[in-house]
Amino acid sequence: MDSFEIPPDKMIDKRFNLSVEEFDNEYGKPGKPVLLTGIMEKWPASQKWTLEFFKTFFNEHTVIVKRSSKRDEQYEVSLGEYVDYLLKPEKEEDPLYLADWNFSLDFPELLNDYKVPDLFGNWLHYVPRVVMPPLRWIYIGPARSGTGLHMDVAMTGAWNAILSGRKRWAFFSPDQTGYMYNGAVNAFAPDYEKYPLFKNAKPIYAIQKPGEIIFTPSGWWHQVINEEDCVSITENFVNHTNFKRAIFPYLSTVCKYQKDLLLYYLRQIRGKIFKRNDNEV
Ligand SMILES: O=C(O)CCC(=O)C(=O)O
Ligand SMILES: [Fe+2]
Repeated sequence: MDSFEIPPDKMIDKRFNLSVEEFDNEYGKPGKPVLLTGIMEKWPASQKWTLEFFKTFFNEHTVIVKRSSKRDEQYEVSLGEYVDYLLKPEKEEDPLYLADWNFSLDFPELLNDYKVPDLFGNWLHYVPRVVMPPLRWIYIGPARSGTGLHMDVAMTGAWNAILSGRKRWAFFSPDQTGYMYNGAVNAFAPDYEKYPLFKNAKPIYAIQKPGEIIFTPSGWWHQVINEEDCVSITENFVNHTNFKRAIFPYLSTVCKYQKDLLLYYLRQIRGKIFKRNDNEV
């Protein structure tokens, strides 16, 4: 896939080997995206997490894949089937994407293959899984797959590391929310007739390759396109840099999760008592 032409003054900073203090002062606390290098060289995942690895070890595991541009078109497939789809020579224009695979719920051993960078202390690591599952996902997708314009869950911050492939990112600061049409715009090919206010938006961009980690600060809008077949991992965090912004949105995410869980159990119980299994409470 052709790389998008990006003027150099619109690229996010790229920094090597930052200390925790440098990162906090220059990026974490002010909330500024950055591309970080010199962090993941020693991760076993860098060599290990190939498509063949996922097919070999998790072949039968069921995952949900979604059409990149229409997230309500979803399918349940086995990981093996999805890797076969991804490697097929015939490629789709709007491919299916394995986004948000919450891998550590089923395969905690994968956590040994990488180390959360010291720059991203995460208080959410101490939240028990029954309260809220970890905000930690693997993304696997072919060239042209991607994620539309959005803000991450609950005003959390996030880091994203690529194991293979190349991603193109566009970022918009939180004060541009009024131009974002709630994420309906394609930031890489905007329809200005439909979304005229987007003309005022001032994107900054990144091209991310293996060995590079992107920091997305809380409240920043971003859109991502995989320019090549990609395997990546991301974790969202709350810590001293974003606690004030994230805590109430995070609490409401937990409440919604707990409500859905409770409804799920009540339906099961009702199904057992009344020997029926419909979906209403
Ligand atoms: O890689 C992608 O498709 C989306 C990544 C993303 O939005 C994130 O890490 O927050
Ligand atoms: Fe995101």
